[in-house]
Amino acid sequence: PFLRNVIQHPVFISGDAKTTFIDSTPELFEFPKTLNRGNKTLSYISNITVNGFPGIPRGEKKFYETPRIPEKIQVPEKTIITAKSILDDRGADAVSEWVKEQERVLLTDTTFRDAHQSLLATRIRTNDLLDIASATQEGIPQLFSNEMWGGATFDVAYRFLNEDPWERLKRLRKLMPNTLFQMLFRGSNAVGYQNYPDNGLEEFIKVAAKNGIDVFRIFDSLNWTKQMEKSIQFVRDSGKIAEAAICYTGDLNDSTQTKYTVDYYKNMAKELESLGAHIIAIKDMAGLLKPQAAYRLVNELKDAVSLPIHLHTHDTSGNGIFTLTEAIRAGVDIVDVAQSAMSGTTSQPSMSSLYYALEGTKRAPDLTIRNVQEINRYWEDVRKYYDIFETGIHTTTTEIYHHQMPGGQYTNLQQQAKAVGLEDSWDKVKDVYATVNEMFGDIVKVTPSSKVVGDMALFMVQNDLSQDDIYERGQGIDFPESVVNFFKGDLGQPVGGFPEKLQKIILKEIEPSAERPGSLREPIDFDDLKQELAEKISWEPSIEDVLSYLMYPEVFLGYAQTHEAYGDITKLDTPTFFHGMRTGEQIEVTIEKGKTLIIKLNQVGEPNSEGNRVVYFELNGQGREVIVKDAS
Ligand code: 3PY
Ligand code: ZN
Repeated sequence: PFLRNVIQHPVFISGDAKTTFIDSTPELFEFPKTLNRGNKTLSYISNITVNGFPGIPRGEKKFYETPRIPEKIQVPEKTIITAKSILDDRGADAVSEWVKEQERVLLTDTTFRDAHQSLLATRIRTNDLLDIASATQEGIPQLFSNEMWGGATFDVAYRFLNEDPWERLKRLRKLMPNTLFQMLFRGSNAVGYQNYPDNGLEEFIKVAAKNGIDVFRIFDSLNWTKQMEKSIQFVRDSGKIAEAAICYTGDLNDSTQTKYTVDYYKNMAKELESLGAHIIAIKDMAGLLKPQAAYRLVNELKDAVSLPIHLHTHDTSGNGIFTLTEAIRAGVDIVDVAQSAMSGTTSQPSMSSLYYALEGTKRAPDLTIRNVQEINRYWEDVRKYYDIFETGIHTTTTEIYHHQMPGGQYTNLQQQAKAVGLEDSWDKVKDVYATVNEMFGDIVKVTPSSKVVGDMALFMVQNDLSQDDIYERGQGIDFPESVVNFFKGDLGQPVGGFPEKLQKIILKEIEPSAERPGSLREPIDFDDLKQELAEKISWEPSIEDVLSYLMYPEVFLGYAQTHEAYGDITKLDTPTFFHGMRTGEQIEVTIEKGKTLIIKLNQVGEPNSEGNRVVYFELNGQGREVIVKDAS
């Protein structure tokens, strides 16, 4: 009977399954409870082998080298005091003080989060992180932190990788107990795209802290500090480090700049300090911070506040190392870098490049560079597994200074444009993106505000609307929902307020609100929500499940169904996970310590009159047959 379940259903395979689909086709969701883990794994492999992975072009599975895991990590001779030990022994304020005392610049390694979010659409699987976790811990113990969670990782893990992001956090934590774990937290949007009630943020932060997050980089997509205040407090309450971020936009050194000036950033930093931040981050999400501006900004911020400054940038323009070294010259305390095989272009600048740029100077980072290079070989190999997701920018581009699109949005919007037939108008879309930003009053563009600008740009290109058309004929035009909601105040208030004329055109009869949206929301009743979820899945939901369901209801239910059908498929190697198996191939899957499945694919049969194929395996030496519906 399991052959006719949802996993073989074309709607599910196409990735378009929604909860309405679940409601209208309950019979597809009856999975036999008897399938053991071996059979569930075979069922997954059969389906991927026959039908392909949703969204990936079908093709013969390539041969990949096994990634090189470093064998000789040099353990540093001197005892290393880590920021993690200070947090655990003496608390978050002591970490702030300790950071400021360091002469050398400290590093955050973003390889486990932003680097792959910006290069590979966030597709790196937990399995590939776990394999290098211990070596990273031993080989680079001097890191300030390892950014490994938040941003898009949360959504993508469930939606595309069929894995539980909380499990990722827990498993990595076990292997890396001595490094601060850092996450990107979208302020009142948490790890989602909308506003959540305050008690939702509070619970999320509490549970994330309990599971191992030490540093919360909190930002607001419009730099509205009112929407950061609660999160900063909740992080403080949980005893962890509140790193409050200033999103950088525009060009500080542009003499025509009137909004995002040095004074603007200084005032924001002071405000965040007064709200209880332990560290101030400069979050340059699009890589717009030019070297001289970096020097000036850091210099001024160091004067304005007494907190450590942490710089995050993207290397899209190719100026990343120069920007970092100028910031370091001005006294920045911590900078974000990535393993070199996962660095550059839309990702962060390279850790080892920075090391050599500063070698011999007082502020050079403390690194055992040989270890860094050994670890980097692993990343050179693993990145090849994900070549299908390498759709982004392959070279540096200074166009970024014009359109200001965040690295993570670039490929996304490009895909969206393609989906609506605007593939050939991509240059136009980028230009209109810049125009929309001006029309909106020059706003901070980062998830989710960047999405609103992108939606409007696509809408204008698609409907061949110019800026003048909007002002002249806008009253008769229905704008995209995200744009209407933005002008209503749903994401909060932009710097300097909304442009009133455009706001009227877009909202028509709707009244905007300047209240903090989170303050208007009813608190979440977690018991009710748990009950609601319990009725939809086959296991007793944990608080982690409930929080995930809160942020991504449909995505979480989709994950739950897949998880039930296939069990834990996170242990499969990545090529098999995405491409299934070749005829004659044998793989090993260690499902738990001491329990390994040896799987050989012998043959894929021809489809019968109903379109079903028999897939012939050997599982630990015994013949097994799995029947799969061929959806082609
Ligand atoms: C995210 O919110 O995912 C980001 O990376 C923003 O820069
Ligand atoms: Zn970033």
